[in-house]
Amino acid sequence: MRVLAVNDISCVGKCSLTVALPVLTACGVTCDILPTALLSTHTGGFTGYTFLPLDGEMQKICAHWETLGLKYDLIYSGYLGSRAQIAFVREVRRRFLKEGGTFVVDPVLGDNFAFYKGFDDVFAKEMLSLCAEADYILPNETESYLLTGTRDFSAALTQLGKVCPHPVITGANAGDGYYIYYSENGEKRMPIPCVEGSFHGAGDVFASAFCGCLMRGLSLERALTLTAQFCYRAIVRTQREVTDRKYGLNYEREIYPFLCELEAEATR
Ligand code: PXL
Repeated sequence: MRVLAVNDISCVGKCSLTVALPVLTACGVTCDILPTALLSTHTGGFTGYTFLPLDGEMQKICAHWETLGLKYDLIYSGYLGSRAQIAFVREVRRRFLKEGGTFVVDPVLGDNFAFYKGFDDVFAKEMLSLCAEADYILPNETESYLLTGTRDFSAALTQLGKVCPHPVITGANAGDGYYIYYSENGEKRMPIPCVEGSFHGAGDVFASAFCGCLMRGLSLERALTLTAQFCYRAIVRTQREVTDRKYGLNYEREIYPFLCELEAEATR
């Protein structure tokens, strides 16, 4: 199985490609990368970070890949720095996704009910149009709100379900606990263990592990269950070991238990 991760390289503050590459590789799939930008750190909580968009380079990389005849079983897109990059990812999907392949969009927009730096409603609309081409979308509760305008998860899921066959709202705080809301022959809701507050990079760990599980043949429900457990254990460890959450999740030593579960359930 061959996956393409389209995401930025944030050199510090584990997220995006520095998470996707190790997690997907550990899952036993080939992970190629298309970097969208190079940053000294991610944009959440750091000041003075450097940001180099790689639009021109992305075009050249893809032109070269076409000469190699590369095609992917799954394309996973994450942080995109501009509307032009969203448009380009659409093109990447058209050129490089295998017939019958899977397109997963993590619509990275914000957290704590606010946009990340540089994003706004116009950008969110464009992201929604990319979601319309995806098989799975993985908004967190903030992104679900920014995409739909509603904080009601059932209503948001219904709206998103009109756009994409399998919307998955991750880490939704419904008042009586946290849930993953997802669509599979109708609305479903899975209770998940969760820790109050936001943890930087958790969405990227989630998306990467989820793609890995899909590629190893797990059903949507089992992929979500194993992924949620992995993230929860990484979050608990992070809370225990790290004081500054902007440096990302301490997920590394939770990869092994996650893989043991994955290997026990994998069908390919
Ligand atoms: O984890 C999401 C993310 C990815 N990449 C960059 C970010 C963020 C969130 O802040 O800034 C560059």
